Amino acid sequence: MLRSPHRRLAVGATVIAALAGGLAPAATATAAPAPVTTTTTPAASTVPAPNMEGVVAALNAAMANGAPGAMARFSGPDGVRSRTVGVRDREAQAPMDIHARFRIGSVSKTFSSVVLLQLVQEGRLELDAPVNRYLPGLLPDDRITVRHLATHRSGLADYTDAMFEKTVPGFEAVRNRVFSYQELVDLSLAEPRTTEPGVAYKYSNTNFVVVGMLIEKLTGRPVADAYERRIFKPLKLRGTSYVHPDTRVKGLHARGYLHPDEAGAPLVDSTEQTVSWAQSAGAVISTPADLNTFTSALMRGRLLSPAMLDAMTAVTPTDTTNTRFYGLGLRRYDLSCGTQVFGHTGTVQGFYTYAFSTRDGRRSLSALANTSNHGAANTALGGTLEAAFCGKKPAAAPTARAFTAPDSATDLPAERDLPERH
Ligand code: REY
Repeated sequence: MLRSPHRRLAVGATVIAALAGGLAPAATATAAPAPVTTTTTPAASTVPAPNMEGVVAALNAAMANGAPGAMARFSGPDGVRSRTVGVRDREAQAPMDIHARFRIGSVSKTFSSVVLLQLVQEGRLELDAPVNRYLPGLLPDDRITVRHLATHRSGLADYTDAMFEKTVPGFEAVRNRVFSYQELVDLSLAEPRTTEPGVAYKYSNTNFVVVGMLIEKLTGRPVADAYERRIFKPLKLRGTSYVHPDTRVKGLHARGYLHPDEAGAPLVDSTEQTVSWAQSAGAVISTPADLNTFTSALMRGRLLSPAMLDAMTAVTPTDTTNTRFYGLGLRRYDLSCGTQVFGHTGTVQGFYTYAFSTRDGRRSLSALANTSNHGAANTALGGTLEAAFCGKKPAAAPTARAFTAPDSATDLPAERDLPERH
């Protein structure tokens, strides 16, 4: 019998919690992966206050690692705190703006997953049914289920690895292209599959391309309509859109700057592109405020039934650190202070994004650096999570170029923190 990697966990607090909750029987090749960890919510009195100095230090570290600008917005019981550093437009030297729109990359997967799970909720789709039941003949293996897609356990190769093997030529070759979903699936199917269905987590954009196909098949409408009707409108996400294959980011926005593979080569302005290579796997545009509203509303149960939210947040590990997990189109990170946050990361040319919320939806953070293909900048940006949710102080206070961004009247927090002075 094939065994899932989640059976080889190191012993840790989460695993002990999982054992207390009881592990499901060993998975067969096609069985849905058993959730192996449980969620813990700290008592209100133990919740650390966000350390905005730490957030700024993380943003500056992203800049020190090649990002032209960066920003983060924290929403919590004590209000909203925003920080921006650097520029949103290098040519105009326009400062980063907390209200700027940007490409959120794979945070789009969480939006797609919400739509998918609403369809399950409505009885139009079964998570453990073969994808081929709904899209006859699409996949070469009837054992691949809808849940396998949403958990990245289908074994369908990620066509973007080959597409972007050479970063800038790869990008320029697709920046204005319009792909059909079928064409993207065909690119994946031309490659060997990576695992047997259900056996192992292997992140692949192909999974969420097929999720997009399922949404369009079952609703009879473009995915844009489903996002709009089911998420953007009800949550009043006015800075959020899905405009594929339009290449522009409308309104106030951050420009994206792609790092070429060759060290020292000039950054490539990658703002305008169709993102057709990603579509339902990564083509949503949003803002920090909207992302916080989205992750928080999701966790508060405003988008899904309790049963579907439980399904979405039932996670298995993505690596051996025992701190990183994946549910259904949703990541869970276990932070150093024990706080668990749910959300997604995104990488699309020129933009690194983090959008996470606590399980109770009371605290959320989104962060952007307007660069990509530069892992150190992404790692540095991830430091905003520890600062925001664990109150972590920066190791050393670097030269900060931050200022507190004004929030619009509707965003005004119950209690404003004082502007940073540098
Ligand atoms: C695609 C490559 C990354 C981006 C990707 N993004 O799969 C999805 C996600 C939507 O997870 C590009 N890297 C970069 C390269 C590497 O070209 N050779 O870093 O912008 O968000």
